Amino acid sequence: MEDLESLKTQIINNINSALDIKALEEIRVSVMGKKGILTEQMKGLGVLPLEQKIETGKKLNVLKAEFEQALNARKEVLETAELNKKLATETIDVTLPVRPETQGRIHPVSKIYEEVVAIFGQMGFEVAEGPDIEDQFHNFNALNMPPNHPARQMQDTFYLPHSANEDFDMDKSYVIRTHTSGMQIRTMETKKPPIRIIAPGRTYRSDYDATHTPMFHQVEGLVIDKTTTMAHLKGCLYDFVKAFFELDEIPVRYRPSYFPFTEPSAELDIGCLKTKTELKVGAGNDWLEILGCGMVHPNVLKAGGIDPDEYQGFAFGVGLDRLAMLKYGIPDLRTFFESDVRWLKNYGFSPLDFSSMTGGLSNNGGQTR
Ligand code: 2U9
Repeated sequence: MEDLESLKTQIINNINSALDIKALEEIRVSVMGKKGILTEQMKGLGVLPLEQKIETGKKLNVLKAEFEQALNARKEVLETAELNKKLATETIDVTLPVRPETQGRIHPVSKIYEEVVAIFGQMGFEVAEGPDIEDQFHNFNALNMPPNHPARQMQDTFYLPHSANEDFDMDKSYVIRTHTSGMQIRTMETKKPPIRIIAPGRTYRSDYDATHTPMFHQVEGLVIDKTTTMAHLKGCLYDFVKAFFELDEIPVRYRPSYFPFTEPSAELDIGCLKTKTELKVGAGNDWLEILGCGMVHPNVLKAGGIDPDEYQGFAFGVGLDRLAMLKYGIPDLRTFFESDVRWLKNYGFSPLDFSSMTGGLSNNGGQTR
């Protein structure tokens, strides 16, 4: 056995004079590593007589604890010194623009989402966001779609499993929402009219082809007051399509349609020119379907706790993905969700061009797209 006291002094000196973390680590390995001085001493204990083994073993354990303490203390000193050095030399100018500017893109759906919110926001609509998982009362029953209504089958719903232990209650069992309409019902349940909201968000239906994906995006709108009429619906949606396509005038027509939650119901088409390679909105004699709308069905008002003899309202629904395809000429919806950065580089938008009614919606004139 070497003289433990002189070993201790020498090693503690080495530790306290280590100049950086790397040197400190080398010392640690040379003392306590597999072949370190202290480890070797401990291995040597085996050949000693019992009493000496116990006594030296105790000393070595005390020594080990002292080394560990010295190593940790020195480590803290060196780390603080390193951090202080970094803080003194590295500075970040937070006023500089993002670099490189051209990297990172806003997805076309996010861009359309912002645009639609900006348009309706300026008209005074509030945004109502809510859960993707919805109970069947808010997704179906309250929207005038009782159990076994054919529209339930038409929506290709994703139903969530319910617990076998519970008594089955259809209204309280869950689906992943097939539309954002549940949010309008929740708003009617909690707020008194006048109501003027849009409900944007993700929606889900089991469908997959070039124009349908299992997850897609919608914005629905709801206006309720004592004197709201179809004339308000027409004016509001006409203003919307003009603002959205950034044109002063667009031919529009309302085609009669059917939705369980509105009566009467209609679809809004806009005039356009369609060729194989081009879609020109506002010119030509073709029609393009843009959105669905109608006057809120009295049963739906009742389900939301609003008296249909006192109040009436209009509603609409528009698919954001379809709008993005039309406005930005993207041919296949499935590519929206493939997370291909080359696609995003081509169809995405600069994060710095945010949409506003005063600053320009799509900012396409000369901006990075
Ligand atoms: C309440 C009352 C009425 C919402 C409406 C539509 C018409 C519609 C489609 C557009 C394209 C869905 O994404 S899409 O496939 N939607 O045509 N939606 S009226 O009506 C409501 C909603 C909530 C309380």
